[in-house]
Amino acid sequence: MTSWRGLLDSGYRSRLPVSSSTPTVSLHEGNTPLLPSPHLSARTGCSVYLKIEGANPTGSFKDRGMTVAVSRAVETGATTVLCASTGNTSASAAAYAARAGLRSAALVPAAGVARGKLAQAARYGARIVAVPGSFDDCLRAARQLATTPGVALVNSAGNELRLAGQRTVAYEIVDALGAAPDVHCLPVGNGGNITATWEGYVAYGRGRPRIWGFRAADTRTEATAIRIGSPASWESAVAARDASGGRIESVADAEIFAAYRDLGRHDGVFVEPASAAGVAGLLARHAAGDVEPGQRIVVTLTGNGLKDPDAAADYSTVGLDEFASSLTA
Ligand code: AN7
Repeated sequence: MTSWRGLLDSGYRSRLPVSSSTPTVSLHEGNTPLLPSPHLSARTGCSVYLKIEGANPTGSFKDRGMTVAVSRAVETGATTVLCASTGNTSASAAAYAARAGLRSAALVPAAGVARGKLAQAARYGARIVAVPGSFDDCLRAARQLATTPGVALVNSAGNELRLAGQRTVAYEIVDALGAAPDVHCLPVGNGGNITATWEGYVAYGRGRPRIWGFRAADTRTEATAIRIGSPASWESAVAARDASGGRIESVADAEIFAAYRDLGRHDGVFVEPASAAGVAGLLARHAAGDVEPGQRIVVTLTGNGLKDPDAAADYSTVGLDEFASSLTA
């Protein structure tokens, strides 16, 4: 078996907006596990699969689009990769920029970016710009700065390079299952990923699921990755919802964090809180009687749990003696 060399060189180059002369900037992203969930299958009466996007090189689905965007940034002679981010885009952009020998900078909300993501961006050599305000403020500022020559803005909104890369998640799922699932659940922040996932199924032409997207109900959600006031790709997200006969709904933080814990405890999959929104939504719809049994359902788990250690820090330890006696009790 030859080893996987990433989306451009092993995966789906002919389906991506690059030419034979585009240099490949890759960390061997993609080809992530599609893991059956016995736990969620039993709870819903369906066959539920988890697409583990936290297994990508920087720990989130963002790497799928970033390999395309940064490869093209190199081709067009950019010198700086710029983004606004709730964290994962900044980590991914910084890593691919480092790989390409480009500078990178990330505009992030001064409060509320998970520590693991900032640690990544720093170690990949990004300049981290703390913007007082929300993600929406960061995106506005980034769009202004992006008019500077040599700067490549790599946010996904309106960015065909990023979206084309992110479509590959649907190709992988169809290749693994042999057909599209009946339902595909995922978190929604700016709406880029729901757009790309739907467009991926359409482009691959081997079946179309209903797309169920879930946003955080609270604009101050502790699931900081999706703490976004006005989704930058809202129109295309709604188009994906409507064309697929799907839904976009909100889930409360209590539901998100319950799903976050269950994924670790029952599936052995540690995700960051935002990544659990798709599971939270699926379970909420199941509780409401909207999930017909017997369906094939894929849930995208967008990012790795290690990105947000503070969200996971409410554990306790026991002493050695107490543990030893508990074993024989
Ligand atoms: C783990 O990194 O917007 O609906 O700046 O990090 O395509 O925005 C992250 C978004 C879901 C939502 N799950 O995806 C950023 C950023 C995780 C995320 C989303 C994000 P979109």
